[in-house]
Amino acid sequence: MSKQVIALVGAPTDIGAGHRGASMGPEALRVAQLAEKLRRRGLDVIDRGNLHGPMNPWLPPEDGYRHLSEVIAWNTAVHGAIHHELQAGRLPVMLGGDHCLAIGSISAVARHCREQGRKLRVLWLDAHADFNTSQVTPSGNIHGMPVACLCGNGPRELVEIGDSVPATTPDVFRQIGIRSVDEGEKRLVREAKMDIYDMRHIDEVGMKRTMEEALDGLDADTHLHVSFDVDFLDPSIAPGVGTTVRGGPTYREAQLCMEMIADTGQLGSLDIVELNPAYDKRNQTAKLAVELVESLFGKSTLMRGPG
Ligand code: 5AB
Ligand code: MN
Ligand code: MN
Ligand code: MN
Repeated sequence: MSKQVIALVGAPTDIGAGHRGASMGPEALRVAQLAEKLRRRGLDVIDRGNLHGPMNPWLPPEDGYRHLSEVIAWNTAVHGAIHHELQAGRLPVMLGGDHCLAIGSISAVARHCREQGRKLRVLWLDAHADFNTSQVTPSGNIHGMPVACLCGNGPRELVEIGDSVPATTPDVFRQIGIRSVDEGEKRLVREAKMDIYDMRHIDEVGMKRTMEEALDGLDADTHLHVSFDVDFLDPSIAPGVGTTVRGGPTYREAQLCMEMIADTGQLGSLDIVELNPAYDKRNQTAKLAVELVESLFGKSTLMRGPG
């Protein structure tokens, strides 16, 4: 098999977020030398540049959704671009942008898996469950709703963005690092039986056991998608996000998480979202995200395993 090519796809928008600035995420990751650092590890990387979409009109929610038509436009662009890269055999990395864009990327990944007859597993690394609906959302911000939309619970145009409705089901998700779930959202994740490894779980059993559980049952036929919301990390090491929640994984816990994903050899696609340079200091959060993504692609402190 020929070497897999990584395709970076920028989606510079904060259309689904409650703070402005995630639109600068793709450029901050480039400034932190994402492509160059991966290439230095011997990987083939193409930077596709940025997708285009409507500007952020910064309006209040309507019927429980903020900027719905713009969110649809951005996600339609993301879906098309990510599906195109997968079809060409490349490993797409979506540079967000806020987390609403995972509706477009993961619906594309799920479609590709159906076309290839492969199974899908999504690791959702986040402080938040992102399972809100227009009825229960405290904000109307669609970056708090992507998992619900992907599971068929959301506005028709977002739920129908892929080839199948719903795009995917709760059982494909493993949510890791969760520590902020809204009241109404709690009931929904319970009803859907979402597999959540919250911070309490990580405190009690450690990151190693948590990742063993989240990765359990993967086989050679499983496409592994990682949706990395940078607010997963503790804000003391990652201040450059709009919605910080204290009590997140430490530097070492995050590294171990990424290293254990790398060890599976099954990573097929990635989102890096919610990085917000307007809240960052000297691009440190982007640099940390790049370092963690290097680990996700196999960089570890010492050589392990064969070779
Ligand atoms: B993120 C909140 N649950 O729905 C909401 O950063 C925050 O993509 C959502 O995880 C955070 O507004 C969305 C309060
Ligand atoms: Mn999120
Ligand atoms: Mn989050
Ligand atoms: Mn956020």
